Amino acid sequence: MTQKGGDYSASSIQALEGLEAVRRRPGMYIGSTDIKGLHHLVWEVVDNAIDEHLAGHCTHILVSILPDNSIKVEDNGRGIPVDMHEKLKKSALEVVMTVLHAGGKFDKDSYKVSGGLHGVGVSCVNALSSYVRAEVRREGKTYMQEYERGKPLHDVEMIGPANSRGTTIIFKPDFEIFETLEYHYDILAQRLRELSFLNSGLTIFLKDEREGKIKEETFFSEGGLREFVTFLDQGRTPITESVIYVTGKEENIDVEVAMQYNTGFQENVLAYVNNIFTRDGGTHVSGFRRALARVFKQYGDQTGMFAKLKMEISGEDFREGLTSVISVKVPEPQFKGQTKGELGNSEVVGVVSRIVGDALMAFLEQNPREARRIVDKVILAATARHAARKAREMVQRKNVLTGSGLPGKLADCSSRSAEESELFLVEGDSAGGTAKQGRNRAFQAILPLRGKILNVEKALEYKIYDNEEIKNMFTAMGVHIFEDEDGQRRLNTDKLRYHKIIIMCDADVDGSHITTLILTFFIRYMKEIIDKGHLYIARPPLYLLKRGKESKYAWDEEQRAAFTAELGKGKEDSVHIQRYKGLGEMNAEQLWETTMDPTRRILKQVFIEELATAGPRVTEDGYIYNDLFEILMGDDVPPRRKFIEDHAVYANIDI
Ligand code: 0RA
Repeated sequence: MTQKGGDYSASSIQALEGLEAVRRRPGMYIGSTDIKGLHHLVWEVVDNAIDEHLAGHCTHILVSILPDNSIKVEDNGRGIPVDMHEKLKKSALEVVMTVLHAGGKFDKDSYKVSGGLHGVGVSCVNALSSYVRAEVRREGKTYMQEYERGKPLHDVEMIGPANSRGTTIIFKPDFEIFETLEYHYDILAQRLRELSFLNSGLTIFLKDEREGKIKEETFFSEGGLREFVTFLDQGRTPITESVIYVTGKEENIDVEVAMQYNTGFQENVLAYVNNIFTRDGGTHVSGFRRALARVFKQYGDQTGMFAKLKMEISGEDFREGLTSVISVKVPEPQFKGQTKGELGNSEVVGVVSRIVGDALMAFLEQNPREARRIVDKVILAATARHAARKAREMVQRKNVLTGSGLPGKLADCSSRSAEESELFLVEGDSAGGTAKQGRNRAFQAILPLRGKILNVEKALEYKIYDNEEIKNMFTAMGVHIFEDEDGQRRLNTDKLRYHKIIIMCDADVDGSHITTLILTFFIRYMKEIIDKGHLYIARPPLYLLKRGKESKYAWDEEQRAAFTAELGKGKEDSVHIQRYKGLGEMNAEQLWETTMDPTRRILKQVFIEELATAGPRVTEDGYIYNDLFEILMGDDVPPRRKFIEDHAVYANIDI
């Protein structure tokens, strides 16, 4: 009973100090205390269960969102040890739950590779939860301990027999720590689906037990990364029959790669280190790219397939229309870069390059018909890249020749300070006209875009430079594309003329679709603008409510109801409600008041969150979940319709 009666042992005091440090600076341990940090708690516990799976002891994990937004994670691993810890004189369970970084100490021999980005262990989850209950089933008995803000409420108790093995952790995130306490089923589902692809043979259940949200799913993948690639390529057309699949191990580094070419133009590579997504790639991705370039060059030269080609082939050409997933398991990963999203271990380059190179060469030699199709595609990519460069140079040179080079349709602002200047991209000439009248010309510029803009997802790059609207966007914004030393296409924003680029479209289904097309263009060709926080979406109001001389705008149903009651003062019938569908239904003054005036408008900033298995979504807070964008924009019409219907959130459209 070391915790009771004020009789703290030295070790308990140390544990408490450790957990106190976590509570004082939670960001240091779990990244943030927003919605991301909240979900991070789940990953910390799930990662421990996955380690059990990797060690060969766990086949099932059940994650439940309980009715009060607590989380329960149950696994059938070995169970956290409960025996007396010799030095600390308390149950190992208590040590794991209350001592920072204690989780792995018992387990030196096994190959522990999982662990979240921060890999801080369950004790952090404990420190940041107002209540935790840990239950362990081991050697026929069930043990249990509870905690409040990391402090044990009692010693570990044996509470009964057990006919299975494993661990169950229930935790309630602390309202004193987190800005938000509500779990999002979709965020959990996306990551758990991803984890099931990355850990084939592991079954993961997800269950939402909250009132009105009851839902459950099972994630299980037999084929692992092969199925992952097939999943990512839904809605695209493959050019080879099967997914190319490679596994191997060298220098204690496990390498697993799956890849398939499709008829599209995008490279889609997802890379993981110890189950952690590395958004900025790193040495594993370099090794993979190196293998691709080397093997295809060699194969093309051997077979004489590149003989006709007059131009040089760049690394990019081997990756056009390639979807791949790279997963490596590295004993001591080093993460680099600002967001730690890049693998740094240099020994990984050679290992991945050798393993992938050997397997790919064998595949090409054994499957000459498939190889031919891939090489043809590479040749096409090289040709198109040269055409695109020429087209780009034409557009950019013309710019220089015509003096100001600004498009005729642009109504520019008078300010020359990019920082205070705004560019509105407005759907349609008529709304463009209204916006020109309504704007503050000192710092607001208007560029009307005509009709449906080009779907860049389905057009070859050199074609997009023929498109008037797209050319206008480049020239109005003062940005241009160049190729860096690696031949990678990049955007030069040194001369960016506006720090806010605002997409302004109608609040209906068509407007929503046009917004999506413009966003797609930015994601594929001007991602830097989004990354630097310059891209916004305007939100026009949905209703104008009027009674007598009084009037009020409403942006959603809730406001409409509230304002109707407020204006009507008991007689709600007396309020006249006008539903705005298009920007054109407003006059210049109304458009200014509601949508353009910086002191009154609502703008949504656009961010990209690259979550591999995320659906195509622009959430209320402006996050674009990027990856299934192609389902949205690709050939497959029904899913696109379904997306627009499910997620038409730009302006709460009532379809
Ligand atoms: C420490 C040592 C061992 C397992 C674990 C912790 C463990 C932690 C969690 C958290 C959730 N589920 C878990 N399952 C296991 C090794 C166990 C052994 O050597 O018997």
